[in-house]
Amino acid sequence: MQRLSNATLSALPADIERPGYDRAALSTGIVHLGIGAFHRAHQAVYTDTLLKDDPRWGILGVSLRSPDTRDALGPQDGLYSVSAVDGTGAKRRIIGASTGLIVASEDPTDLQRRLSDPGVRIVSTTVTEKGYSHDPATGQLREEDDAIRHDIANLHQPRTTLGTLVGGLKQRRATGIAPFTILACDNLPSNGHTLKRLVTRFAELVDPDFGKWVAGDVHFPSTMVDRIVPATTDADRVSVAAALGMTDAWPIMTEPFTQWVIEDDFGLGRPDWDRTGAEFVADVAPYELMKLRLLNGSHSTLAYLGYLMGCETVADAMAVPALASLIDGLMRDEVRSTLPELKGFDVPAYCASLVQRFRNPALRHRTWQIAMDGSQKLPQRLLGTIRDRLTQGQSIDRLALGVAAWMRYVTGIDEAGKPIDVRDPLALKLRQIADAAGPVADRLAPALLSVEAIFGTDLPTNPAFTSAVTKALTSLYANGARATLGQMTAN
Ligand code: CS2
Repeated sequence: MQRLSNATLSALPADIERPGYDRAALSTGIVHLGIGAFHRAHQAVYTDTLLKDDPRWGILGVSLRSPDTRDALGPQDGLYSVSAVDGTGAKRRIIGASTGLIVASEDPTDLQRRLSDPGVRIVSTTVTEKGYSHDPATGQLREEDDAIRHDIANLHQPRTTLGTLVGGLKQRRATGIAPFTILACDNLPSNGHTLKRLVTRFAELVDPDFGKWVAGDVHFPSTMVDRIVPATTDADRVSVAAALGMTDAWPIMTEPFTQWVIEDDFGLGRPDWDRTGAEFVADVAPYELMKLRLLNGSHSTLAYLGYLMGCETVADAMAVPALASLIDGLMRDEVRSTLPELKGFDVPAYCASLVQRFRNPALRHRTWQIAMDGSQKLPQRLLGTIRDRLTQGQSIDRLALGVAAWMRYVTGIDEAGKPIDVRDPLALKLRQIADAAGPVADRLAPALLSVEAIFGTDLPTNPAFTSAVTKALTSLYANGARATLGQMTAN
């Protein structure tokens, strides 16, 4: 079977949409750090649609370390397919926005040179929560981190995302080229503001005067990004090859839904992403809170409880009536009261659409995938909501069950005594805490709550919070996830 590439584009079946522009005419206007599935299903798609009118916004894709994406897509001239699937079928298109793919660790100097190109006006990031070298509870830079210390001392050969950004800015400043705008596209709270704080602090540590310049001259718009994009499987590769009539080494599977809300704050111009479905607003914060707390908060709760109950995917978890009802109650009774008013936005309809999206039968979104990196995700997904509810003097039973399910999960042993492959930057530390405490909720809950990078200093001393979490964890140990949910939803 032939393989997707510039040369084979014309051999695709007629119903597959393909780049409607001359790829040879593209120039690089965006450097994107972290070219995983999410970026390829989201920002790259919004950009692809407008390249026929404005070819200056081609995307140079950068992986910090892993050569996998470059090796898969390089021989395809950077082309790949995106399949939007639901119960009724698939809509597929080929994305041609890539102007190149590089692996930073192979040649950091080359990346720094490319970042100095005046044609590059935006550097965007999807490096996942753990890629920002910050403390998730406070949003502050982990200054003692080895990789950060390395990068401060070796800014021409950075290893981290922050070092790469700061190194690029420093070179531009030295050569009199205006700084690129830094566009954070990860599920972090106030992602632009958070990244600004981190980059500015890093720059200050390099040189205080440079830090001032970064704080004053670099733009960091915040964004709310949304599209569910599960990891690609070999079965996906087979079904996509059948549909394309050719192989695609790394196809992307996603849902039809997509949303992007962006603060309109760009120093050197920006693509007209609003013409391809994005929304530019003055303040992203209310959209972001809504999405992180309703969608991602529910997702993580479904992931931990679902995994413990043996559900492989989110759709499987949503098929358990007690779990679906917990999620409904979580959104309606516990999260919604914490969200700011968003004029013209129908929150109940949004929640109903989330339920439909979670039930998408064609997406095999594994609970294990979402359960990853919980230490980096809990603060913005569940703990902020919990803080607001506690301030309101309101109940947090469902939210606390989500936190307790995470605790049960990170012990690394499931309900049948089998190992759980816990992926988390703090996995080892969490496992040691769990082993020392043993499977006893009264000991395990306070021990895990003492991890300040996750829970801060306020929550572990809040009796309403600690007792709700301990009660939920006691039930998870005594009765298991299924019965705990049954009891909760029966009340
Ligand atoms: C998910 C998100 O993996 C996860 O933690 O909750 O990736 C989620 O699918 C996206 O934020 C949806 O926009």
